[in-house]
Amino acid sequence: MKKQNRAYCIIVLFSLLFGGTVHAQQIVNGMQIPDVLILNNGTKVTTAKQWNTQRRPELIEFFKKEMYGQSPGKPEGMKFRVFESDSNALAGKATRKQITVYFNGKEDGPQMDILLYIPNHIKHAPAIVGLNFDGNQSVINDPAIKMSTSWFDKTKGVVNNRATEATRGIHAGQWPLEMIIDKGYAVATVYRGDIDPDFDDGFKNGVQALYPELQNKGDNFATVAAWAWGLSRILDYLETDKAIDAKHVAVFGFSRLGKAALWAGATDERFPLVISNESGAGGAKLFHYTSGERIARIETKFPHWFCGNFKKYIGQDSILPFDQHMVISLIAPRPVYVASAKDDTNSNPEAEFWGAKAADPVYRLLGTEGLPATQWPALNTPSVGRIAYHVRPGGHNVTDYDWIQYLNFADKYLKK
Ligand code: GTR
Repeated sequence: MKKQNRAYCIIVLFSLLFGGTVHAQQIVNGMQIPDVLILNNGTKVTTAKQWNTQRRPELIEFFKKEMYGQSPGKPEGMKFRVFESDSNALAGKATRKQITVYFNGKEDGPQMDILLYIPNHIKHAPAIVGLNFDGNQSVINDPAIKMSTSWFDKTKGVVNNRATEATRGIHAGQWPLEMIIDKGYAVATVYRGDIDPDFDDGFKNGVQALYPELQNKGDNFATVAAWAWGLSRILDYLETDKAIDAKHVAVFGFSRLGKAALWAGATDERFPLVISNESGAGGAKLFHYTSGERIARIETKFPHWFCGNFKKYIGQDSILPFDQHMVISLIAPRPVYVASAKDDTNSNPEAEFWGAKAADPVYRLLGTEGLPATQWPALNTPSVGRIAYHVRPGGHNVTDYDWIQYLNFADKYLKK
């Protein structure tokens, strides 16, 4: 008997003996995980209406309370200022704009800088938004890009937690701007640290400082939720930019920023398409697969990512009453792409596949195709339905191969 199944049998036995609740189970790859289509009151969800009016809202509430924490809405008084624009960027192929978002409208308050490229050959361009790890200046080596002054983790080119000129273009390989522009998409990116610096600072820095009432409670506004909130604020700006087709904006994220992209897609239905690149634990990976990163590791290394209530699940990975297929399901019926890399064992690529696959019943209930593959696919063999998945060779990264699949997926679902 598999270890997880043994654990489940023990829970069932205890529950029967002591009268507790047994969460109805869904089977993926022979493993039992909580059923996304069973309401908290035990009723099976059999109609789209039940999903939309009962199950989806109760899952959103659950994940806000137990994992990501509560997020504020769109801030009143938020202001945008386009501080740079060049219609001759990328050898004339694109218009580059840089925009500061003042979250509370005050120039000395919390703020983020958007770096935006718009294809010159499209009138009203669909777009892809995503946060970056190491500053807007890291996605392309161009002195015209404002150097971020936010807090930085120790990494190449960072001195005293501030970025230096040496960080310019260090992640250009993960952001093939020309390829994306040639395909007819705008790209908007923001440094994660503008929204919330990625360290445990007691939520003193970052946007949380604007919302003290959301702290000091179990479901506090934590970092992954703040990044997701920031992604929605980028979309708020794009809605004001006439060059952008703001109804067709995909949200993308890699790794911890993929965790944020999934939560942004789950909670903000204005995003018609979601891309998770190696989002791992707290992203697309099923926690019930205990190899790879577990809750205990996340909570030790990154205690600020999720809300205080999430800590009670440390050590419970294989017996959780929820799992990440439920978060992916919240995106349904909007298209979602989950991608893995074979050597990215921390993310557990197979567990990311089954996370995506376990959302399939919701997509089908809503009358759309789910994920066609019935087994973990071979390398470089994308399986593409409304849910898409691929695993490529290599390690934790974003490669041209990944982007080619995402852009084809976007062509299929995002272009008019
Ligand atoms: C790791 C973390 C993962 C993943 C990764 C990343 O240290 O354990 O959950 O998010 O960082 O963001 O690159």
